[in-house]
Amino acid sequence: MRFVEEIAVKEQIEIRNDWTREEIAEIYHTPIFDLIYKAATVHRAFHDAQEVQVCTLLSVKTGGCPEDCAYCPQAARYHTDVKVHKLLPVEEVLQKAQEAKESGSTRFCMGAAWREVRDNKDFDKVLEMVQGVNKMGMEVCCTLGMLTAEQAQKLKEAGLYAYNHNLDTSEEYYDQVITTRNYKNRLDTLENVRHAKISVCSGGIIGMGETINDRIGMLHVLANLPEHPESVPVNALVPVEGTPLESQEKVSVWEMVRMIATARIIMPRTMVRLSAGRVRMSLEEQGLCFMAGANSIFAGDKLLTTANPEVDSDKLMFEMFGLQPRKAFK
Ligand code: SAM
Ligand code: DTB
Ligand code: SF4
Repeated sequence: MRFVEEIAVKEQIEIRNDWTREEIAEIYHTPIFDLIYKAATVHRAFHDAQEVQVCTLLSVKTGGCPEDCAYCPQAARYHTDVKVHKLLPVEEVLQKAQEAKESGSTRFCMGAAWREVRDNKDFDKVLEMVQGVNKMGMEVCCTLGMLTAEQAQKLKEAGLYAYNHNLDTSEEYYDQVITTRNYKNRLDTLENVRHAKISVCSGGIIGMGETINDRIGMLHVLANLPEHPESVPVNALVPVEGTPLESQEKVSVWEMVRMIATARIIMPRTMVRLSAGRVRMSLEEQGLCFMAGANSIFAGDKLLTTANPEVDSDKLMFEMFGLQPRKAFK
């Protein structure tokens, strides 16, 4: 439901790509109830606050990744419980997409534990998967690592709707988390995705030992891209045994709320996704995140390799909060 006042607010809000770090810090540090109120006001001006996008993730190629991302259970160099698995057959992936559609998801995101896409048979199969999911009438998304402009174009031609490639953290903190590729590589991939007219999904993780300044730094880069990403996932670190970040403390809900609310205020049109970490949040905590402007989630019992809330408990949550799944391609 939209109120007349909310539509009036929209006209007063300018979409900006020239935020200063100081301005973002000021928003981030606003007293919490004022921050939530402001974010909710922006949210309601640009979106239907009852609508939440429901996305399903599937790991189509699991484990054995050559990168050293300190948070990731799929990096070959860390000793985690993740079993290496080759690319799933196309039919199996399409079956999972059909199931996701039937359970109410409108976006299907396929992830691969790759550093980058290579022009090989596996990429051809991913293109087939993209075609198949697109034909089902779902928004199809991939997260496959770094992409060239040509590969982005091929994905677009196969029907790819969105591409996820996270900045993960600030440029300053980046090399504390990943050393096998740099920040510029990330930005180049995002530019290739944008250039191919694919919807951009890019966000990051909190709870990796970064400072608040790093969180603000990441939001600063995202909000000052030539066009805001259409989706910004905010992940709370899922600490996995065997990874260098296994002992990181859980982030408090207020930190998630501040990230989500700040992203909402500085990127009003963007879908802000309450991503990894929901399994350790109560319904009340998730409710605060929706109040602060989150309007997208990953649903399904699994993220890529770690647990996510049960589909039935999410259905109950939607009922309790009066939320509805957002339609595809809106
Ligand atoms: N390999 C590709 C890449 O790194 O771009 C795609 C898959 S990768 C798993 C996608 C994203 O998942 C990462 O950029 C990171 O933001 C997120 N992620 C991975 N492990 C995580 C964890 N333990 N907790 C929270 N987010 C995580
Ligand atoms: C994103 O920002 N979060 C998702 C998706 N994009 C690919 C991945 C979360 C992964 C959490 C750890 C796991 O399940 O392996
Ligand atoms: Fe590999 Fe992606 Fe995990 Fe990094 S986040 S180790 S690139 S699967």
